[in-house]
Amino acid sequence: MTNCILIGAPVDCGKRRRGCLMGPDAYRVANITRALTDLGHSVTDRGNLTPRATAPIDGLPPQTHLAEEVAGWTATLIEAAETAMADGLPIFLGGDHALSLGSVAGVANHAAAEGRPQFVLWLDAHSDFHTPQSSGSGNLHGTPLGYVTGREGFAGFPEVRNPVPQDNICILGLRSVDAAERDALQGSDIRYIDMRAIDERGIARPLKDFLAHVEAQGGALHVSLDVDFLDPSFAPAVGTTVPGGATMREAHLAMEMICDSGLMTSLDLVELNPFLDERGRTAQVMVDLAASALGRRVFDRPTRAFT
Ligand code: 6HN
Ligand code: MN
Ligand code: MN
Ligand code: MN
Repeated sequence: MTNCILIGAPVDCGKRRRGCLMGPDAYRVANITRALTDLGHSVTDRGNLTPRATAPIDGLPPQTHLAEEVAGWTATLIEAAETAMADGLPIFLGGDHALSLGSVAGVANHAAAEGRPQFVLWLDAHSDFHTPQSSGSGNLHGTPLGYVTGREGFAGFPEVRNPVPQDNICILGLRSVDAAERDALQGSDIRYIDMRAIDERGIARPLKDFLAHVEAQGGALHVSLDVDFLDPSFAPAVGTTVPGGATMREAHLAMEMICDSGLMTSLDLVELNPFLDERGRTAQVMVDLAASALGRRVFDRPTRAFT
């Protein structure tokens, strides 16, 4: 069984619409601890982090929103991720997706120290591969994959000591990609699976291929689950809803496959904005998906029809 370490990261500076700061407590109210202990895991809640103070950052485009606060969070989260990785499986309770600049950079440092390659599964409607310069919105929750892969333009942010190789990243669920990101992605080695590919091939096949690749490389796997990966019809509590998202069945299957692989070493639950939720239903869905990624099952062996 796993030692799950809950790390509250009420990051709310990655975009203009506020509310994600309430995310960590919404997961607690939705009883994430109980969901995991019921599966036999031990759970330690380390409470909520606060961002480190950071010197003013000059030279960023004028539309860049709250860069110093994001950089401060990144420094705090890198350290928290490194520490937690030594003790168990960290679950970062966001907070908007800017938290992943730090969570991913931190877990990658841990993997490098162990001599293991770091892999990232990015479940999101968006690719979040901007740099501050390419971002049209100036919202830094659109930049974590740019940062952790070592793209230029993050001067003033903590140094990325162990950039994640592009080929070690798989983005699943894409359906809203800006022109600058599309060009950068198409010229990269990142594996990107959009909703059309999922509709045509199903979600299981591309995910299985990626998990097999991670296993063959002996990698550590960070899973970053953005609420907007899911269809807004059942996960409305996010500021960047995009219609046509993953169904509950697709999302559950993905989580069950991740669990079966035994590869996941860290997890982000990001972009939940409880202010936009309907009676907590999105928080509950995210907790249920986390439980599936950590072993919740209907049956513990295949049903008879398949044996
Ligand atoms: N997210 N591409 C848009 C932007 O403003 O850069 C949306 C970013 C969404 C961020 O999914 O975490
Ligand atoms: Mn380790
Ligand atoms: Mn995102
Ligand atoms: Mn998104």
